Amino acid sequence: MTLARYVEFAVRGDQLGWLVALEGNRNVPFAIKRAYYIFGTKSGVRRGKHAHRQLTQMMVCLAGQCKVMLDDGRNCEEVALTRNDCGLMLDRMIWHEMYDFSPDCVLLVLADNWYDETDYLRDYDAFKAACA
Ligand code: T46
Repeated sequence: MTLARYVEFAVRGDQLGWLVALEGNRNVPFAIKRAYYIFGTKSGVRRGKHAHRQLTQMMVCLAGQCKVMLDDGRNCEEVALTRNDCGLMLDRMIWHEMYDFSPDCVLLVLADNWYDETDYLRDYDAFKAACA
């Protein structure tokens, strides 16, 4: 079973340029309550390094590229995010780490809830125990 689930977006546009629309409960398979974006990540930095107890998210690499490691407590998978017309689902209870950011990388993240630090599992052993 693959951990990486993608959603492909329709690209609209014409000779003027391109546009992708993201709509909650339509091409994004949850109601979007929060959006944030990650940019300016320094070379060699590893971000994430946590799982969420309840939060469901989707990542879209708007510019540049980065890698994401997904871990469900049993299997790990590394994926490269290089496309702005495709979203990577980030389900609850998936340990994730983002790294190898290109200097121009802009990573958009859509979430089904507001920011809540208590939803984060930041200790890997505690995450593994919660998965068992
Ligand atoms: C995740 C991955 C993909 C806020 O104040 N509001 C927010 O909505 C978020 C997401 C973060 N913050 C604050 C908390 C920290 O002081 O922004 C700072 C940087 O956040 P953090 O170190 O958690 O960033 P990442 O890149 O490690 O993780 C983020 C999200 O926090 C996380 O939910 O799944 O991106």
